[in-house]
Amino acid sequence: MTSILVLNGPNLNLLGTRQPDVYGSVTLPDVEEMCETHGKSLGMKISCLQSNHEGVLIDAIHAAKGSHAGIVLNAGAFTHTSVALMDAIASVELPVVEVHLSNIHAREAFRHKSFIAPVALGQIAGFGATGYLLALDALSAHLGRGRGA
Ligand code: CA2
Repeated sequence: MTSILVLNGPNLNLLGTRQPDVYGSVTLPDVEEMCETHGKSLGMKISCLQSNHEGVLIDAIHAAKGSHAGIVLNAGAFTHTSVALMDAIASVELPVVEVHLSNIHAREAFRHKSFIAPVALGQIAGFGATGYLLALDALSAHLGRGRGA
């Protein structure tokens, strides 16, 4: 069974508790359960991790090499700041789909820049929690083309 890591960054543990107008009303456990259910229908085993710490996210990306076939990543605000996350993704050579609940391109200018996008397979933004499921579909299609474990 294809193993996929769903990785969430800073403050995403607060999902569903504040700013529902921007991020929706589903909680992070809801999102993770949706991913597990959808992943199962695609023949994927989903592992989920959230951290507010950049180094923990980097360690998880490094550890994914050899144990996961791909990563769904919402790096939160680190998206717009972290060369270190970009380097980590580039170093593991795993397909990464970047996800954002909100449409970062329709928000403040500082959210338009992504350090993840240049090293990602692609980016999905603006579809709320559904974006994570679309990301799993994208990874499934990509890996099904024979480019992954
Ligand atoms: O739209 C997204 O998914 C973001 O990655 C979310 C980040 C934001 O900094 C990015 O620009 C776009 C913020 C995550 C914070 O999530 C919260 C959720 C509920 C309440 C407070 C924060």
